[in-house]
Amino acid sequence: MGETQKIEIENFDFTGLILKEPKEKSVGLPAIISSVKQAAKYMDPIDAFKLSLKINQKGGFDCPGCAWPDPDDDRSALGEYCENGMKAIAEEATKMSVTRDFFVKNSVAEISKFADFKMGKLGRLTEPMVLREGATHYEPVSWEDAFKLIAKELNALDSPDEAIFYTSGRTSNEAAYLYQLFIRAYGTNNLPDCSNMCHESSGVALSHTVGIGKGSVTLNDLHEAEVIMIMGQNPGTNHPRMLAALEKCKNNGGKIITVNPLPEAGLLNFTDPQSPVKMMKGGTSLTDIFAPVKVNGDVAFLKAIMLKLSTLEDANARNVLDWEFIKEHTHGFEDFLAELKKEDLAHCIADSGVPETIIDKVTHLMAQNEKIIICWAMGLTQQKNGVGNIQEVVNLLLMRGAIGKPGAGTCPVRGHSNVQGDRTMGIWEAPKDTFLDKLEEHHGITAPREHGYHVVSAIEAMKSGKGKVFFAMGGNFLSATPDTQYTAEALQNTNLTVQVSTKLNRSHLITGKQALILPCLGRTDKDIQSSGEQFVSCENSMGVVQSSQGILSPPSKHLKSEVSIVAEIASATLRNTNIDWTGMAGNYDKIRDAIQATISGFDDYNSRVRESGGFYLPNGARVRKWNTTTGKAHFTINTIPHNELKDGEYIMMTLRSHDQYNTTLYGLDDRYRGIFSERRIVMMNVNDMKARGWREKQVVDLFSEFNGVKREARKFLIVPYPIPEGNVATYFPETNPLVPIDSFADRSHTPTSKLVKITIKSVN
Ligand SMILES: Nc1nc2c(c(=O)[nH]1)N[C@H]1C(S)=C(S)[C@@H](COP(=O)(O)OP(=O)(O)OC[C@H]3O[C@@H](n4cnc5c(=O)[nH]c(N)nc54)[C@H](O)[C@@H]3O)O[C@H]1N2
Ligand SMILES: Nc1nc2c(c(=O)[nH]1)N[C@H]1C(S)=C(S)[C@@H](COP(=O)(O)OP(=O)(O)OC[C@H]3O[C@@H](n4cnc5c(=O)[nH]c(N)nc54)[C@H](O)[C@@H]3O)O[C@H]1N2
Ligand SMILES: [Mo]
Repeated sequence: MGETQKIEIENFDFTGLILKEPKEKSVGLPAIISSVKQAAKYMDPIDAFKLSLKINQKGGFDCPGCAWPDPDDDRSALGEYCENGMKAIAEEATKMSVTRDFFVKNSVAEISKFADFKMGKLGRLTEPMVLREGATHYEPVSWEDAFKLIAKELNALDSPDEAIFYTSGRTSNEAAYLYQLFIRAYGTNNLPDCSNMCHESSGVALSHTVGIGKGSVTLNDLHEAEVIMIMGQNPGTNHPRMLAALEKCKNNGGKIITVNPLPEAGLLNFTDPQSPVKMMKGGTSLTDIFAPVKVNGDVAFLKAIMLKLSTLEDANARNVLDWEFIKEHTHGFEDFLAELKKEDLAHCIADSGVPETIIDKVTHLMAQNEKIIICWAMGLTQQKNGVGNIQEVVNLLLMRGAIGKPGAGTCPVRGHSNVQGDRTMGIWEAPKDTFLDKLEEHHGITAPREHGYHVVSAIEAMKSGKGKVFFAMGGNFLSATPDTQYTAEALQNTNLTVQVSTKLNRSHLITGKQALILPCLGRTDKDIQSSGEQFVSCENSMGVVQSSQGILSPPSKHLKSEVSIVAEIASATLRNTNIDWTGMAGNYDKIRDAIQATISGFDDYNSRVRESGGFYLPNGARVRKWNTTTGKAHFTINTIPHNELKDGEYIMMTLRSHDQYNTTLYGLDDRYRGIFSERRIVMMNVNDMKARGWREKQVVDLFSEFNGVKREARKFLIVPYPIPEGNVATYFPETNPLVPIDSFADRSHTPTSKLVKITIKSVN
């Protein structure tokens, strides 16, 4: 291959860093201006207006931005939108599009020289394209030929387990159900999904301890909580509508504790964009106590609090622990307490990085209040001990009886807008036998029983030649997964890669011998099938299932819905099933009937989903029905992780900026953190900078070494930042080449994207 044919797995150019003071306030007018600018730049103004009225409204469409729930009753007439939701929509409903001419003009190698930001801004994909073996350019292909190619490759495999089917979390319940049904009828459980890299640690920990892999609270619980502790989450950027719920909690007298290595602006002060009066007054101060934990210091922090609670209990014989709850509802308390008491408080405090005065304040709030909610996201899950982190959260709640009653409970805040629904629909590499039994019974298929690959094992299977066809329902597998170089080699080792996508991304460029791009409808597009206009449904972070219906004309007449793509692949591939793929794709009610017949909680699905606001799925933990091995909630014992650092080593966490949606870059600014126009940065404590004699904007290279394998990421600029010493922060996906493929959480296999040991070398 000549130099011009080299396909780049990432882009290294600097874009011109500008630094300002980090913000202490979030949302308000600048947020509105920013979202309006984004909409004006990329969308047709009439479309933008129409969408803004329908977003997250009853009978409207589900914002593709995040999985935060909508109020059950009083939804804002202005639309339940937020700055970043509007950006997500502008990204999808863009008036720009990528036509066949673009692919004729630009080879894959040439497209790979585009920066990710520029690639995303090219617009919506418009027709199916194929990259034939040995070709340098994608060329148009008919849908029919694309489906035939997929069927041919799938049917040529020695075993269905040589095919891998990834799902990102925007896929609707209807598409997800049909997709997993096809995959199981075809014969494999190889269904890795974005959840494997996201809240898998929450699912594993919560299933084991409280018997359901989802959170237990509703939005109203947040409003009436007395204490909300937010751990490892940056809602100001990633779940902006959560701030309105926190504000309600505060107005009702609640207190908010933030546990984070970074003082994230969104949590410090909030101005509701839908309240002009408050915007004038300057907003609500949200966080009452900020605990600046060290990266991965959370178990130590939680143990320090629990130790202090148990000491309080012993000393005062006060009712600090909820004995009635512990006796009636839990299992394993004595063992847990005995182990806890062996911990040394001073060590816990030192390992957490949080001053004891702050831990005392937190303990006080925990002891004085009964309605306690703990929220968390990627700061807790993407750790080696991600499952342990969350089990400790549960321990604390169980000690206080703070689960399964109003205003209290677990709140893992989900990422992708239907990631929770996809799992409910059976997108899971480790399905329960009872679920497979139902599929067999209702659809007359033989479902495979052996568990399949999760994200990490899927990459390894492709690398070793065991995975030969890779199919992605959305997402950007190459850039979202760890160890970019390794994953690139894995994907390039396959016979065929297929991407069902709305927008162009790097996963379309790093391909198997042959590749297909199948462009699909997005959330905001109208979906018309043989029986007429369709709607789909999604489940939010709190287990509410609601309908979602797009309102815009699709950007091209060649697009298909994810449902019809799956149905047509199934029809082309499978010969021996009696499943009516065409009928289901023609009328999504039929898919919902099948869901109702096979998944519990969906009784009267077709009528209840049509009710305004949708319906809640059953949730055992919410009503103190523990679906665990003992029928009780489990206390667990989790060790404190130790991350010894040699001289010159740092622990790196990889984060989202304010201007991105995972691998999609809305822009190059991280407004709240005061970092503008650049993403190749490393946030570092000034004392660490001084110790190395480094200045602001110093150019550095980053290295990691794990199990004897060295990895590198070149060209980053140092940004002085209020972050604990020994910790640094960078943006995802730029530093994914440093995340080792074999460094993942125990039991959940989630890559340790927030715990990467690195060294840093200055370039000049
Ligand atoms: N606008 C926008 N919205 C999004 C997304 C997006 O990219 N853009 N992504 C969506 C998805 S898929 C997800 S999963 C969510 C992600 O939502 P978040 O989890 O909020 O996203 P991250 O940027 O990964 O931020 C993690 C936070 O954890 C903190 N942290 C890191 N390490 C630790 C630690 O060891 N302990 C503690 N206590 N804190 C730590 C970081 O400082 C940071 O504040 O957002 C969803 N919503
Ligand atoms: N280092 C590091 N790595 C991480 C993380 C981290 O914090 N640090 N976070 C992890 C997390 S939490 C997650 S969830 C994953 C995300 O991993 P993915 O879900 O795989 O990645 P996204 O960037 O969300 O995918 C974006 C692409 O999805 C496609 N798309 C958008 N909407 C639709 C749609 O409606 N249908 C279809 N078919 N396609 C659509 C577009 O083509 C777009 O380019 O990344 C993980 N990777
Ligand atoms: Mo996520």
